[in-house]
Amino acid sequence: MYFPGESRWNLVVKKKVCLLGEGAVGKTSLIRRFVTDQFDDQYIATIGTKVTKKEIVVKDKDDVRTKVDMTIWDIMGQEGFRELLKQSYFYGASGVIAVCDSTRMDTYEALEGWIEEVWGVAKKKVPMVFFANKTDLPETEVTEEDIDKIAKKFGTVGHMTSARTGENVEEGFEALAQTMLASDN
Ligand code: G3D
Ligand code: MG
Repeated sequence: MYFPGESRWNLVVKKKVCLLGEGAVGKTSLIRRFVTDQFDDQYIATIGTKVTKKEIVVKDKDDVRTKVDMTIWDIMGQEGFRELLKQSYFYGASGVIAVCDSTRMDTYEALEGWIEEVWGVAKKKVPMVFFANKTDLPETEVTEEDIDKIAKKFGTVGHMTSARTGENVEEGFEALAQTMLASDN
């Protein structure tokens, strides 16, 4: 679908985005922080996820704007998730945000296992970005160097975020949008 822009025709794309990571790292809080303009908010109780929509506009290097219509999936309960729900949750995902808690190293170490789960369901390497969340807290176990290291390993970028203060949250989601668009080419 196309819509008229100021100087160019721009593209609209629809993307399913999944947040993953251990319990209490801040997935739900990050979505709440990012989606201020929440217009279609529904619970899908049967599959244990919450789906929220958000549109953002990103510019490429030639200043061509693309509207990215994101459907953001949140895991509502962690218990039993891997076994029972991953098929429906990750099916058709266009992008993933892999989240750990910067105050808990074990949540960082769990990220690769989560990514293997996604790739197993999607049967391909889904575009992703990494967040180390809760940077507003003083106790730091996961550093910027750590998050950059795992991001580099998977050919992408990492961000230090705080759902509490909003630091880097929008930038992080935009980075995912850019990564998803780049992978379409
Ligand atoms: P989850 O969806 O990954 O399970 P939540 O995680 O978003 O439910 O967050 C778990 C707890 O961490 C919540 O605290 C939430 O307020 C807190 N939290 C999330 N993000 C941040 C952050 O950036 N900074 C700080 N300081 N806390 C954060 P409660 O106490 O409500 O359980
Ligand atoms: Mg949650």
